[in-house]
Amino acid sequence: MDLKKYLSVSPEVAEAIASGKPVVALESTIISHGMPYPQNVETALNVEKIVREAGAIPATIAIIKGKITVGLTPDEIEYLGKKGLAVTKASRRDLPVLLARGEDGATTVATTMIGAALAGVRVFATGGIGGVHRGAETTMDISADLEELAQTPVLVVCAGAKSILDLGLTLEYLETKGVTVIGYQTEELPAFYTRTSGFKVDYRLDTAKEIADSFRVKLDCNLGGGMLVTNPIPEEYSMDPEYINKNIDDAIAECERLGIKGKDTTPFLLDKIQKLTGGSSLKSNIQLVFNNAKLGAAIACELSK
Ligand code: PSU
Ligand code: MN
Repeated sequence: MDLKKYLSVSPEVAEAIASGKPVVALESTIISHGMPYPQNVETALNVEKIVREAGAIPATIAIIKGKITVGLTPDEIEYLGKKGLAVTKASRRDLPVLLARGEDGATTVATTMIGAALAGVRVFATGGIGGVHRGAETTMDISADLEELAQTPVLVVCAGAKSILDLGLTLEYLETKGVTVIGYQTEELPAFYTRTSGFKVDYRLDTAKEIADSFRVKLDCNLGGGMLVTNPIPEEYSMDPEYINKNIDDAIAECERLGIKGKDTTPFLLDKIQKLTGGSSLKSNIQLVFNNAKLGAAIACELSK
């Protein structure tokens, strides 16, 4: 397999991987499709800074001119952020055509995991993952992120899942696929904007070291697939559950009314929620990503010991 044809790793990230330094992968759909410009670019650059301050090397991943690029330059981040929804949102099924045509793409959790694994990066921090959508029993809308967690050996740190998803079904799916769901310092699955959801995680682990130890076993024993670490939003930025859930319900109703389907669903809902909450949810969203970057870096540091 000629990986070099499709993979481009920045010199800094390549050096870090080769010498066993901690590296944290970061996704790009959150930049192009998850937040408005210019907050998206500002956030992406700040996340990289937070990873560095915590002692790891950031590797933001996207598809640039037909190459899975691991370690974007600030100019590339600016380009993706400015282009926004006009960039192709690239999940696993989009890779063959985008790479063959030499096009650009923003990587979802699924494709960021693929890029990280190809380059040898083991830890990835983001905001929220895709999952089983509400109503999936008839729409069959289940994010490819879940299948990726089932097969690709990357640890993903997120703030749980938004209740645009069916959290119970998402957990069932992950269980079926053998994906361990860890709660960082919590027994309860966090729901992105809120610290609680009413659902339990599989295991509560209280330190980055314990998380790294468990993930190392997964790698050593070739158990296959990733691990999901859920990290509750810091208390001071968490939102009132009633308020945010009402807005999520309204966003979903609007999505159904407009007949939005498939890969457009998640970006539509994210944008709608941000508009309905007058930007207050964006503020929380940014803070929880920072919080996950910090934890991701701490886990990467432990894993590289
Ligand atoms: N959830 C969020 N923010 C995001 C996403 C999901 O709270 O930015 C993005 C991620 O890139 C995720 C993708 O991988 O949406 C999932 O899209 P889909 O449901 O179409 O698989
Ligand atoms: Mn979908």
